[in-house]
Amino acid sequence: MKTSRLVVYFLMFWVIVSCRDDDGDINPGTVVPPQTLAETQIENDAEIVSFLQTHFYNYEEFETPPAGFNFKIKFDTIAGANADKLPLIDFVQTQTIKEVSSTFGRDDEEEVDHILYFLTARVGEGDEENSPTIGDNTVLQYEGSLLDGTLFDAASTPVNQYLSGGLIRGYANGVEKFNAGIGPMENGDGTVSFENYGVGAIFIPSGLGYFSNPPTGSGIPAYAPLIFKIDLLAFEKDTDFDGDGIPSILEDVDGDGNLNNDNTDGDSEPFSVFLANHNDTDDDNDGIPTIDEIELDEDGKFAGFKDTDGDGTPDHLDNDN
Ligand SMILES: [Ca+2]
Ligand SMILES: [Ca+2]
Ligand SMILES: [Ca+2]
Ligand SMILES: [Ca+2]
Repeated sequence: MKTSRLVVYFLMFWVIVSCRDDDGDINPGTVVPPQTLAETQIENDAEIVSFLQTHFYNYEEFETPPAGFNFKIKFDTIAGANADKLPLIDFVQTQTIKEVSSTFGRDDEEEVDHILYFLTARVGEGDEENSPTIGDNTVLQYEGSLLDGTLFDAASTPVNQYLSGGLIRGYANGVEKFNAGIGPMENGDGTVSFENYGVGAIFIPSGLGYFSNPPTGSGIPAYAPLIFKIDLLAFEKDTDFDGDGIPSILEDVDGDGNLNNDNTDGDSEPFSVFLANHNDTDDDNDGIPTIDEIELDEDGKFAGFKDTDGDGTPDHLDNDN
């Protein structure tokens, strides 16, 4: 018998404000209630759209690169000498992604469509097939800022990131829109470089980000939309994060574009442990490693699922087959 279990991915903080009356008495326990996912999405989307309407990026440099151009995206306001620039809103594409409030520890059962905006400033050298999935390891550079331009995080040299490893959803879903480049090429001094990599930006509502609980000390306010500029250098196609033989992207059992909410054996794991399938080497906890319950080809690569008892549930997710 399965019982549903509320999984709290993030601690939710209620802001407790002690208000002081004019006469100096303290009114303890005045609670500023958290914003709902739905109202936050409406607010965030309006802020993002306003930014995209009032700002442009250096598209002319990307179209006709001047000598020495570094292919870095720059935003500026459409005003004064730049009054005739085309707004970002003319360049961005969107994806609608549903998020539920239980992801943030809420019990109000909200399901809200969020709009993710992304800008491709330079298409990576690779073709259409040259984009990672949210289940892949990537090599990239990034710069994260608030809409007012405040920088809160950056990697100006290549870093490795597994897109479903503790990163916010909007970030992973944005990075997968870009194409990687050519490389790595040895520079001869121990460093490597990449050429003609994808350059883009992602505009993320907080419901696909940190929502009410940004990392302590990050400088990100609660409910703030975020911008990430991305240089996608490379990625590992069909990354198998847990090494169980199944590419991570195929461990999204419910197919909702989120690998962190699929945990087939969640009821038999201790409450403090939440090993989603992409991070679990025995997905049904039957004592048989997943890699021994799937089809592998002669090279040991994933070749398909098995369903020995024919009940429609593949062996690696079926603890009574
Ligand atoms: Ca999922
Ligand atoms: Ca598990
Ligand atoms: Ca697994
Ligand atoms: Ca198993």
